[in-house]
Amino acid sequence: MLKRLILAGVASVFIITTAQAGSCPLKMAKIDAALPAKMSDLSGSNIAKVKALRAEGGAKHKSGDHAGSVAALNKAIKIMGLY
Ligand SMILES: [Cu+2]
Repeated sequence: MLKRLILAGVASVFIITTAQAGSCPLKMAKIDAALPAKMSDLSGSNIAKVKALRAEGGAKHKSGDHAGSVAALNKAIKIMGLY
């Protein structure tokens, strides 16, 4: 019984971690795909902000900080008006 509970706990943590890790590349791809077309809509300072947030998101994802990565990428997506 206890062994089962531990296994279920480990499995759910794994699933949650994988889901979070998986959403960063999706968001990065979304930004990368939309940025060329959005360049003309965005001001120069917003383009710089989006690029900085995209770089921050990529770096945090690589270092394992997926929550930080998603937060940075979501800011970029919001600036780009992709919601
Ligand atoms: Cu990630």
